[in-house]
Amino acid sequence: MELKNKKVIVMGAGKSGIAAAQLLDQVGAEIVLFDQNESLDIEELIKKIPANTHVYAGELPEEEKKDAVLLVMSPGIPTDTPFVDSFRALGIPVWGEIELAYRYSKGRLIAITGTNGKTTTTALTGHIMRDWYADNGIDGNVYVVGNIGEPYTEIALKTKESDTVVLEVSSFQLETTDLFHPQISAILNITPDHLNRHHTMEVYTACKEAISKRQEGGDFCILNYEDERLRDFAENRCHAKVSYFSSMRRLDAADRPAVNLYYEDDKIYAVSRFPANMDMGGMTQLMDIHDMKLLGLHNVENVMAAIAMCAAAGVPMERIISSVCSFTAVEHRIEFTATVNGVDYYNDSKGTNPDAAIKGIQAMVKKTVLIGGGYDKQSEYDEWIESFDGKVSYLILLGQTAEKIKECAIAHGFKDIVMVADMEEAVKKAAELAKPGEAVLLSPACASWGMFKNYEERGRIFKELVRGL
Ligand code: UMA
Repeated sequence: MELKNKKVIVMGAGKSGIAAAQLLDQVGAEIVLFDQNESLDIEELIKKIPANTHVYAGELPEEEKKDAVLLVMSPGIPTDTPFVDSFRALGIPVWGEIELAYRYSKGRLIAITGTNGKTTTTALTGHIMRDWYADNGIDGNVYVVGNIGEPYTEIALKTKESDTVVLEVSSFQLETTDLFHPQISAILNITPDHLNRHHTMEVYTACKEAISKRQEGGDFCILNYEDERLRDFAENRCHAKVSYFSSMRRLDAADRPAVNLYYEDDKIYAVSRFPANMDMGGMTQLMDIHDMKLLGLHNVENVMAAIAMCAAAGVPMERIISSVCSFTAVEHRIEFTATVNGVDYYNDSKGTNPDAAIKGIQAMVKKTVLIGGGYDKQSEYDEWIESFDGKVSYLILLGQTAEKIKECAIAHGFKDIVMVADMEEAVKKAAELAKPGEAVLLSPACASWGMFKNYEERGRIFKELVRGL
């Protein structure tokens, strides 16, 4: 779609909306930036956006819609609203910020989604690709963007054919894609999350599957064999070559050139139909998990997905494994913070849903004082409480969901609960309750919204408070 001198409405003036406005300015579009927050600081915003942008906060005047050719959505804004429908009714296409970036982006695209693990897997895949580019003197850049933090639109116009974009994509972002077509994609897992936005698991699953909807036989889609929904997708709807990974069982070989990967007895193995450069008749031991710096079985899965993606991108296996071994955990994901009075503190602020928080508690090897609670995404907490498995000594709760979690914990027979008003009180209480040799883990099972700007701010505040103890 030619956007020069055409009016485009951008919805949401956060990171995505600002970056989308910058891209649109560079391609010569006429930009209207609209945010539903009436108390938006317009003076601050104006410093970050192209000079001739029309800005509206609160309501968009009806006449602005008239000659618009496109609506670009920020991911955090629901799309099933009368406002968005009114554009569709006028025949105006609705793209997400990701679709806009995709239309202007060049080079190889590797896209990663999943309920959990996508940030770590994206960062690791970017790390492997960057090492490979550097070692081979490849004249190109590796960009690591998307839900991980930097919007895709921020770099799209800079990309060239020899570049690789490693993109973390959320269900919110995939909901508004159209021609979006990565050569390599991965869906790590699908468990209930964001149901307040997507309403049903069917809709949420369809959003995740959309990562691969334009893929064809020459493309690769990496899937978790242990996820029934993903096996069903592979068998019935996925048109790309599938590489599976499994942390629970040996897998048979995939069709060449895809490889399947599995985990057994602390080792990661690859299997391929043609033993070409593999020994042991098509099955080869790739690495011992003690050689990597990431903790927990969920990270073994993330590593296997990253290995499969980089192998699909043509990176030699020995190069991939050496980069996996040099990679350290990302911030806010079971991140070791400090030892204070013999107690180890971990920041898992990225544990924004019960499933992610289960991974957090499973990775703990000591008795743990757990800090949880936050924004209500209408999740169920039963499995999270069950996963405590005698490991949690006290549960400290804060935020909108505190009461709901407390009731759920009591129903499951867990009664050592402390209710607090904010993070400062949570850290203070945790320090009182944890004994030397034990651990304190912030892994809230809830989003941060309401009390904090985002999970990064929540994690940073937690870390500052711990360091101040
Ligand atoms: N707004 C409205 N109407 C609404 C909701 C929001 O006008 O109904 C406005 C707000 O007033 C605000 C703006 O929209 O000014 C915010 O837009 P946004 O929520 O899309 O946030 P961005 O700053 O653009 O950040 C987004 C992602 N945020 C969300 O998906 C909620 C970031 O992911 C992402 O890093 C960034 O784009 C760059 O790609 C964050 C996230 O929480 C980390 N993601 C969720 C998750 O990981 O679970 C999906």
